[in-house]
Amino acid sequence: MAKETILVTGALGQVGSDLVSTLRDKFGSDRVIATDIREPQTESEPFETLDVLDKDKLAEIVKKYNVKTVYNLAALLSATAEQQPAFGWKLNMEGHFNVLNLAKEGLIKKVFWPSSIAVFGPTTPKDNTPQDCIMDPNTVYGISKQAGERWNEYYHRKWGVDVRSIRYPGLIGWKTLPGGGTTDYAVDIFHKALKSKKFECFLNESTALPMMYIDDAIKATIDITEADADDVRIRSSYNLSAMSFNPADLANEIKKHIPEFEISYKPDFRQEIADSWPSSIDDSPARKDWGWQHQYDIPELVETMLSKLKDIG
Ligand code: AKB
Repeated sequence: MAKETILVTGALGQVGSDLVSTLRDKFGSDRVIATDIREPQTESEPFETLDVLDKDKLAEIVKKYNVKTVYNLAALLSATAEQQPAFGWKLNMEGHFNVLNLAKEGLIKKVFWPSSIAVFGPTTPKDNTPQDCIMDPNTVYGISKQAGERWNEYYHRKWGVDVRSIRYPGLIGWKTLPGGGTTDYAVDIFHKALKSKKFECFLNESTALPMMYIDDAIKATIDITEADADDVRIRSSYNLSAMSFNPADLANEIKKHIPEFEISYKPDFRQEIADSWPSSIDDSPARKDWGWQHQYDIPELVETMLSKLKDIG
């Protein structure tokens, strides 16, 4: 019997890059099929070029490698989707349906699909936002994530599809450059702090947002996907968080390592997106149901990011 394998879409993105390497360390490289619409710049085997909107190619790869678990990460993030609304909706929704339908048809057993704090909107309680609350997202990305969560629950209830999901906060990692997210100032700031010791932030200094170091996000992603199905009580998507900070908080922590670092503020269209999102998240259901625990707070985040980026030069 051929070994069961794992497929990752969007494998060259911020989450995908770290997820593939962590999964390969855990299960062996030959059991993790990396796919992306782009070609990899570095060795990544096994790799297949895949547009997640091409459902026939997706099914062909699933059958070729005996894929039984799919992490479907391919999507446009908030800022990019606002600039390409129709394509943002198409990619985020049709790509999701293409994978959910593979599970409904019995070709795969399990799906991980990322939601986001973007599902919340301007009328959502901003502080310690609860798992269940009013959500009226006003971005293409947020609307697609809210709709995707509803379809998660529908496919699970109607056809028993084993889909698991978490609402990612802003994610911060060093392996990839900022990828069109509203929270990506918190990635770019580290590159600029080391390169020029100056950073112009596209959000204002007091805009607090839920944030997480990428290693915590990857652990949560694998933990929920590997959890016993009975422990995954919420099938829309789980709130998840680690820390909450604003650009001034982050800059002050960086200054502890680079005293001459200077930040300035020039809010752009992404300020309105950030203003519609929570400042902090209550993720107690994830901690209770499947044992979520974060490891990185802001001091550890800053120390790790600066150290890793210095190492790669
Ligand atoms: C974005 O900023 O669009 C993403 C997210 C919060 O889901 N990082």
